[in-house]
This record gives sequence, C-alpha cells and structure tokens, in this order.
Amino acid sequence: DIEFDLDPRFLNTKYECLRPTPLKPKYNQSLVELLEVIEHSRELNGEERNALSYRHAIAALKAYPHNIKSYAEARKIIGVGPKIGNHIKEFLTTDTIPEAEEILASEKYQTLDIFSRVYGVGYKTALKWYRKGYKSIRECMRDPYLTHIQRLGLELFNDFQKKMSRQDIQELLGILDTIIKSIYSDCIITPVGGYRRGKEFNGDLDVVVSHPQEEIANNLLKDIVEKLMDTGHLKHKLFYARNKKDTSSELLSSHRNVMDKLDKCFCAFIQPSTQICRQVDLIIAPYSQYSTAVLGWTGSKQFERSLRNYAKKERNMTLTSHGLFLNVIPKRQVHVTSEREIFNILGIPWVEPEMRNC
Ligand code: 8DG
Ligand code: MN
Ligand code: MN
Repeated sequence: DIEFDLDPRFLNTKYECLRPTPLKPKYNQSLVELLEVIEHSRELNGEERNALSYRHAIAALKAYPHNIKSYAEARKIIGVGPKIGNHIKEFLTTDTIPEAEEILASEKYQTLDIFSRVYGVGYKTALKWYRKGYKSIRECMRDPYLTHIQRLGLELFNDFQKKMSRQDIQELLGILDTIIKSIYSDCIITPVGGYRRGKEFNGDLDVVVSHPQEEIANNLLKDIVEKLMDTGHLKHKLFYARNKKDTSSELLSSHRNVMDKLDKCFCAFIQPSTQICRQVDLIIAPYSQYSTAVLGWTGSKQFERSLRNYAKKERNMTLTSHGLFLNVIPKRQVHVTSEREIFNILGIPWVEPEMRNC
C-alpha cells in the first residue's frame, strides 16, 4: 500500500461542499472524463440514483490532490465503491474504461446525448424520439406531436449549442445592466451560474436581480421583460413564472430538487454583436432572499445538492433559494444577508465560487 497524507476533507466526506473543487482538476482528468461518460449515460437511461453515485465519485476525484495509483487507494475515497473501484482498476491497467468506450461508440448514446441537449427536453422525450427512429434534430422537427416549447427548443438548437466566451457574457451583462437600471437605478444585478464559478465557456447566462424596495422587487420581472421586449432583445420567453407574494407557506415548502418559487424568466435573447440567440435566465429575488438566491443559483448543481443535504442532515436546517430555516416546530427562519454568513451558520469553511465546481 502506498503512503499518502491527505487532508481528511478530500477523503472523509460525502459532502462536496466541505472541500474546494476547482474547475479544471489537476489530477485524474482522463479518468474523470471516462467516468463522466458512464454517469451521463446513466442519466440518459433515467437511472438517477446510479448517476448520482458516479457524480459523488467524480467530484471526489476532481478534488483529489494527486493521481490515483491503486485500487486500494481509490477504495479509501468515500463514494468509490466496488463498481467504480473496478472501473478505476481497469483504467489503471489499460488507460481506459471498456464500458465508457462502448457507450461512446453506441449510436443510442450519441443520439440521446444530442436530443437531451435540446432546451426543455429531458431523457424521457429524448428516448421517445429515439424509439420513433429519429436520428437528427431535423427529423425531430418533423414530429407531429411536438409541444410549443419543444418546437422552439429544436429551432433554437443550433444557436444554443454555441458556447459563450466570458466576453460574450460581459456583452450581455452590459446590456442587461443598462436596461434594468434605466427602469430602476438601484437594482442589484449579480451574474451567477457557471460564469460566476469561473467557467471559460458557458451554455447560458444566469442572473439574479434584486431591489431594496419590496414593492419594486415584486413587480420587477414584468417590468424587465416588457422592456426587453420593447428593445427587441428578448426573442422568446422559454419559461416564465411569477409567484403569488403570499407569506410564509410558500417559503417554507422545500421539496427537494423542485424548482424554487422565485419569479423568473428564461429568455431567448439576441446578442447584438453576433445575432446569435442566447439563453439568459433571469431570476428575481426579494431583497431579504437575495443572498440565498445568489448562493442557490451559483451552483454547481452537485455543490447545491450537498449544501442542502448537509444543512438538513448535519444541522437540522433547510436551505433553499428563499432562505435558511431551522427545522423546529414551527419552522423558524434564520435571517441571513450574505453567502459568508450562511456558510458560517452552517459551520462550513468558506468556499469561493470558483471552487464550487463539483
Ligand atoms: P452552464 O449554464 O454553463 O451549462 O452551467 P451552469 O450555470 O452551472 O448550469 P445552469 O443549468 O445554468 O444552472 C445554474 C444554477 O442554477 C445551478 O447550479 C442550479 C441552479 N438551478 C437551476 N434550476 C434551478 C431551480 O429550479 N431551482 C433552484 N433553486 N436552482 C436552480 O438550474
Ligand atoms: Mn448557467
Ligand atoms: Mn441556467
């Protein structure tokens, strides 16, 4: 057995939020890439539980401080069980993982992978189209039973596939800043999602917008969307939801993995310099929910999941985009005003957004 001294945070946790995970792992990159293929294929087959165990192992390997050298070493990592351990063993001897190679070569995987990239299409629709024998986006477009949003997703597919550089994002942010502040100059506009985590190329732009005055924040989504339509930037509303501003009951409902109840509009937005249609996700947060909304929409999805699980299982608290709550009867809200405060209350060492890439 090889000697290694490791920060226990890298090994002894199933909570990704307890350790920093960089965007580009220094070690185990090709192993991670192969495991990601298997993980994605499980997702496309609707095997969410199985996909999740791959995601835990992948996250641990991304944060691991050197290349894995043996099966025994791999198995010491929480989240690496016998199955994934064996894949790692295969990788150590053959430099690849046969199952990942098979998946990559399979026509079913290649097709489902493409279909599932269409906005609004999950694995079920992708599988349905595959079973109808469709091989390309063009063939899907001839399906007679498309919903409005599926048709839109297919039409926007080419544009949405084009990744945005940080400069593209900055262009969009500049436009949003000007337009939103022309409505209310005191709006607070915070880019979140992959851009905030430092990603070089982004599939969309996620932005949380708030305003110190509650009444203004309540109607902000409608005001912004109208203005973006007037200026011609907003081409299509992909998803639009405004929620009743009733009191605590909605705030306290905290179904796992269900969309939060913040006002939001997912927009197809024309980027002036390229005329490419970009996805911009606008999220409106009341001022009192601003810090939890920013934390909740910064991601990564796996980081968010582990934060919520940690809050629940280790602290008897509920963390959502709406706030932090103590799970006592009746539920009690813990008022927070910054991300750092949330980490402090949860007793989690501060993790920079750039290190939340699990
Ligand atoms: P990408 O766009 O560059 O591909 O990466 P990303 O920015 O990490 O992914 P994203 O799909 O745009 O999602 C950004 C974050 O938003 C993600 O980490 C989790 C969060 N998020 C959703 N949907 C929902 C939701 O319904 N509720 C909450 N609370 N958060 C959500 O994507
Ligand atoms: Mn995003
Ligand atoms: Mn998004």
